[in-house]
Amino acid sequence: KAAPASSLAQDFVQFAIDAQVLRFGEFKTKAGRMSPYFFNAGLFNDGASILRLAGFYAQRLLESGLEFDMIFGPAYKGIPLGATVAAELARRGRNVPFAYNRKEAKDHGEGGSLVGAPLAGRVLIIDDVMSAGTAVRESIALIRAAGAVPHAVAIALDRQEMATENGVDVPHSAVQYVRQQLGMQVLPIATLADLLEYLEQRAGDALRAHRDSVLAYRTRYGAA
Ligand code: OMP
Repeated sequence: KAAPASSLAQDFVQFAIDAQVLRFGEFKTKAGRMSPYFFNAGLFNDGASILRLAGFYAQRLLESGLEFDMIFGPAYKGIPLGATVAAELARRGRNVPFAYNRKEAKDHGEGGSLVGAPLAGRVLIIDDVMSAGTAVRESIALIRAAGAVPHAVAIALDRQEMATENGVDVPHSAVQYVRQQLGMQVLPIATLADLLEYLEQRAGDALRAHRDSVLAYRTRYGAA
């Protein structure tokens, strides 16, 4: 029997906190915002934890019923994510091709910036976090340039904060933009709302102390 989505999200927040991938303190985001929390997917750095991470993505994807033809994992953090999620999906009976990019231009050998299966058909982007939306826009442009269709995005965490367009904050989140303006499905394993629910309902006293600063951050930067 499938667990309800909210419980998958709560289990995931618990897992990320236990693995110290989700931390509380003072962090500067890519968009230059001072955040009281940060999710560093690079700290899923042993076999057992990345396997469990891939299991969360796979469960979210399979429960959603999303149709897609292949996986794209953007450099750098999306590379192990795309590969391990593809492996986990295959283990669960759904084998799809995967590809990733290199950030550096290559002028010898196989050439080009894409590695793995040729980009074709409906491409599912697998990435770590969406904040202001810069990273996902780059992936969408790259997939289109290769003649394939950016179809959906699976992420571990939707920070649900204001996107930026040309460096300016806009009221909607990057996830809302991708869903509403681009018509793509976005499947987060967990969201900022799930994190707040966790801090309110599951966390012990020490962690619950971070709730106010996370709420203040949401008031300042949260999407409408
Ligand atoms: P955007 O490109 O603004 O959507 O930010 C997404 C990227 O920010 C991620 O791919 C990470 O490189 C980084 N990031 C995190 O990894 N975890 C966070 O909690 C916050 C960020 C961030 O800088 O916003």
